[in-house]
Amino acid sequence: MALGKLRLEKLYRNMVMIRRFEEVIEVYAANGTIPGFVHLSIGQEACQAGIVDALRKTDYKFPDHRGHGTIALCGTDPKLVMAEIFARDTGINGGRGGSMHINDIECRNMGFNGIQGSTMVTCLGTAFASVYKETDDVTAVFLGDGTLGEGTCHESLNMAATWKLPIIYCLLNNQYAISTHYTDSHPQKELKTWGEGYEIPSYRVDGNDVEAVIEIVEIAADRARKGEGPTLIEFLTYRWQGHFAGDPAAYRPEEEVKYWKDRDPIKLTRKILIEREGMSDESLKQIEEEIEADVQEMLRFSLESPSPDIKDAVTHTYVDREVEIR
Ligand SMILES: Cc1ncc(C[n+]2csc(CCOP(=O)(O)OP(=O)(O)O)c2C)c(N)n1
Ligand SMILES: [Mg+2]
Repeated sequence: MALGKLRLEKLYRNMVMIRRFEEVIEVYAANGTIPGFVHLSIGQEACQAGIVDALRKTDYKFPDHRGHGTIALCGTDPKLVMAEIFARDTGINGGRGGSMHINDIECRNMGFNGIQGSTMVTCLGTAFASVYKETDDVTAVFLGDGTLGEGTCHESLNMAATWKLPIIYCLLNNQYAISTHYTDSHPQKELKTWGEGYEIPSYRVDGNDVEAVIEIVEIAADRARKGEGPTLIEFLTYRWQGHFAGDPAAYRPEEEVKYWKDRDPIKLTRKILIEREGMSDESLKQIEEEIEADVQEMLRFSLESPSPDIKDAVTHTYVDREVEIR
């Protein structure tokens, strides 16, 4: 589906922003400023930007552990997302969540918890609530090719199909679960067949083509809003980095990495904007410079923000209960 110039330009901006965002995170994870594990999604920007853009702010989003980009586009000020990853007091969750546990209920980012497959179950709750309350809010849950092997995925697909819940299963097949290629852990060539087993309309699309991503998510969202039930979409894509920031990823053939880097979703979109939409190289460079300035500002804010006070370490741990730290 050919999107108009304005929408494609917006998507380009969003993709470049999350790419630069992640590149900055990579540097500060490597030098030890960012604590804990960090999973980057460089190479998967068309999925993240496209899926979020095809949804409404009021739709429920369950990002995965590789979700910085998705989260930064859900409506939360991206500088609060970056500060959270830096574990700063100014972060959207007060620096307590860090890279993998960022939520913002106002934007209906329902967060992640580090347990692969868990959100496949919890997403049934928001989807059921939409049906129960007779709203047309959709629930989008992100999962990877490896996570699909969790038993919870069967339970979720079964219940969503039976109850016709308004869920979009966004299966980001970036081809590896840590170091295991998906063909070594699943018998199917196409993982979308998991949905078909439960009679859920299921598709495989090019996850590096942002227009293809938008088209299929809009179809799925429309079905869900009309009460026609869940859809499973397998987005075929690739993560350029290793599993976590710092993983040398020696398990991947060089030609394979090169093939996918040549299919960079940002370069592909840039090409369309120039060749089909008539944008000039200079105007795109200007956009890139503006984004660079924005990301540098997010970085300055994060670095200059204080760490949370140790005295507040247990705040928010128990509901309505004061806990004194000694
Ligand atoms: C229940 C559970 N098992 C194992 C892990 C460890 N783990 C974290 S990410 C991951 C691989 C996930 O692969 P995939 O779903 O393909 O997502 P990707 O990392 O490729 O984005 C594993 C095994 C975990 N966090 N939770
Ligand atoms: Mg994977």
